[in-house]
Amino acid sequence: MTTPVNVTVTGAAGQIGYALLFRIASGQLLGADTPVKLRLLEIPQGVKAAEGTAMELEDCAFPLLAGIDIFDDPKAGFEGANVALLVGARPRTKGMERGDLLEANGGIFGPQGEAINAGAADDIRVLVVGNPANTNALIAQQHAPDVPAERFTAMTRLDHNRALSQLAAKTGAAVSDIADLTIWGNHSATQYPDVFHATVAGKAATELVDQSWLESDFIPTVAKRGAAIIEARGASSAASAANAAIDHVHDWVNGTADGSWTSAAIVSDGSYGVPEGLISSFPVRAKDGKWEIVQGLEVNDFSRAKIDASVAELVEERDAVKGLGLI
Ligand code: NAX
Repeated sequence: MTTPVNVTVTGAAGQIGYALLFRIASGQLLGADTPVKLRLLEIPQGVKAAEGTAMELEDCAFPLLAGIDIFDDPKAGFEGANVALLVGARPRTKGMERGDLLEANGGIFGPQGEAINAGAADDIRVLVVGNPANTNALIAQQHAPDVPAERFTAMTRLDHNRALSQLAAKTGAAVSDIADLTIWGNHSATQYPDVFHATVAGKAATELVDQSWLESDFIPTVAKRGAAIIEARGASSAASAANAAIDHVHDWVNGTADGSWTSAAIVSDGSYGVPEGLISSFPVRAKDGKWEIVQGLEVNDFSRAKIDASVAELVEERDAVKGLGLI
């Protein structure tokens, strides 16, 4: 049997964790030939619930699930990890200022970065889901100086999938007919879903939708979809977030489909004027286990302003965590 891949999931007892773990164990993260060992990392108060989830995972008798371990210590939780899904984070509570939120998350993602640096496997790949995802990923990355920076990513795939679905509904096409859509910037309300290079069944999307729909409907709907889900469901997106995490890591490891691209927040190399080192969403393809930014796209004035605004927010967040001594 192939050696199992160690997958560490933080926030394993949370609602995204519950939607994610069964799909990982069934082979949807890494493929139907790859056995996995799950390493669930929780805070002490979450351990009992994680044990319950582990019991259910056992009861599924997944052929690919080679073991489950539960930890409340990051050092132990990331030991030997090949893939790390950082889902657990400190949510913003009433009256909390942005600085407080960044500081509380710095207290989580700094030590987790250190633990990854100390004990993860050489091929470690990290996806940060917990918000503020881009800046949490930056904090973790900055605490892991021995790990190549490109191994730290943050999730904008849910935004990408939401945008695909909205454009498909508007044009009456199937989601599989849509290619080359992009989410730029931060996973926040400033994100920019860009259809200027997208095609729908081979036709330019801009021939099928007009600018006023983009500005007053599509962009705000995608950016505020998380809030709309909370309003309707009484809880934040969970299964769709877990699905997006599966898509992100599956593509990273196995490669994106030929031709089209997807979106992921990865460390900027300065492309498209995004300051080097920021973890920002780009149009990306995965090849040979690595993300590559799609180069050479023309960026019109409308897109430029939107990208710049979201990137400015990322710069502010980076400067704030720097100011707090978190990186
Ligand atoms: P839940 O509150 O259901 O679960 C979070 C879990 O994390 C809890 O079980 C908690 O005990 C655990 N936890 C907290 N601190 C931890 C630590 N230091 N180490 C290990 N575990 C820890 O939240 P859930 O709905 O699962 O959402 C998790 C995160 O995903 C949130 O930060 C949320 O904002 C974020 N999201 C990100 C999305 C994205 O597209 N990037 C979309 C969905 C989601 O909103």
